[in-house]
Amino acid sequence: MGLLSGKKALIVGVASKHSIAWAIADAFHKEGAELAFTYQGDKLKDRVTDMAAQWGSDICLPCDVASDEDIAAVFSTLKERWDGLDILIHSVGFAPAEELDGDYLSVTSREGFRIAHDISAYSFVALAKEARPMMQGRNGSMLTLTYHGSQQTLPNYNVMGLAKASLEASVRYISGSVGPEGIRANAISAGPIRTLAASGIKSFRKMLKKNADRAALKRNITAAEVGQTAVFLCSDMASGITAQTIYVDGGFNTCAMSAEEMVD
Ligand code: NAD
Ligand code: 0WE
Repeated sequence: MGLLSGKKALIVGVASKHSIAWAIADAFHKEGAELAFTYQGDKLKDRVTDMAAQWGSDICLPCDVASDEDIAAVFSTLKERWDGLDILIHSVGFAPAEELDGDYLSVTSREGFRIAHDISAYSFVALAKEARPMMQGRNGSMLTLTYHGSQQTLPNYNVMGLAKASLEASVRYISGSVGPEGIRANAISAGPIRTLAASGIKSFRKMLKKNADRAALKRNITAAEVGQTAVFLCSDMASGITAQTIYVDGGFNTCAMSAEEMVD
């Protein structure tokens, strides 16, 4: 028996084999969960459909999280296929590229701010609203992905830091909404991982090195490690945990300066 045997999970945010959502799906599959997927845009359709099939899933639906109609259509189809839902994974973040390159006050625009918050923070609320009725009476679990740029500044993360701060606060408020129904909501704050979302970022290599040096574990974390934590948080093992941001960052966030950084 796997830790997630008999549980049905909707996974939003698979774009490639490097996606954190891919690693979560893979870990969930190993623990016996039944999976359904959404993908953003026609370009990803075949790729995500093939990956879903490899995990034994034939539920793979288009969804741009900026569209309430897309989100409604996903859940209307899901209701036809499944009698309920146990797990919602939200692994989506986006800001226009110009927002993530340069001095915060210089590059942040009203429209960039709006898009970052809509796609990266509001979309979790929109999905949670629709997931809620399907999670009644089955101790559901909602999980999103965040980053420490919500708590401390670093170059170029800019408006994404604000969107992640909003997302983390939203996890607490969503927990309050659905807690009386036995449903939990949490976030995983992951250390930097090389994914599509990280590929366009200037000096990401340098950041990975600095991160490993400051982290207590003296290395970066893997997407598979995020997947394992997601299994725990969405399993009945974590039945007492809600409204939390759990760090999977090798201890980076608690260290102001490491011995390695003191060398010249
Ligand atoms: P990724 O590029 O593989 O995943 C991002 C996903 O967001 C993609 O699947 C993309 O299709 C989806 N997306 C973007 N805009 C969308 C829209 N309008 N509608 C539907 N889907 C949309 O990168 P990732 O690193 O796996 O990112 C997943 C999550 O993890 C994000 O929330 C990111 O902020 C977070 N995160 C990433 C890191 C990192 O270093 N990679 C660290 C901490 C947190
Ligand atoms: O949340 C993220 C990445 C989010 C992201 C990435 C992109 C690149 C392509 C959001 N929007 C876009 N828009 C694009 O056009 N991470 C946690 C990874 C990340 O991004 C950074 C980081 C880290 C870490 C940006 C600057 C500094 C550090």
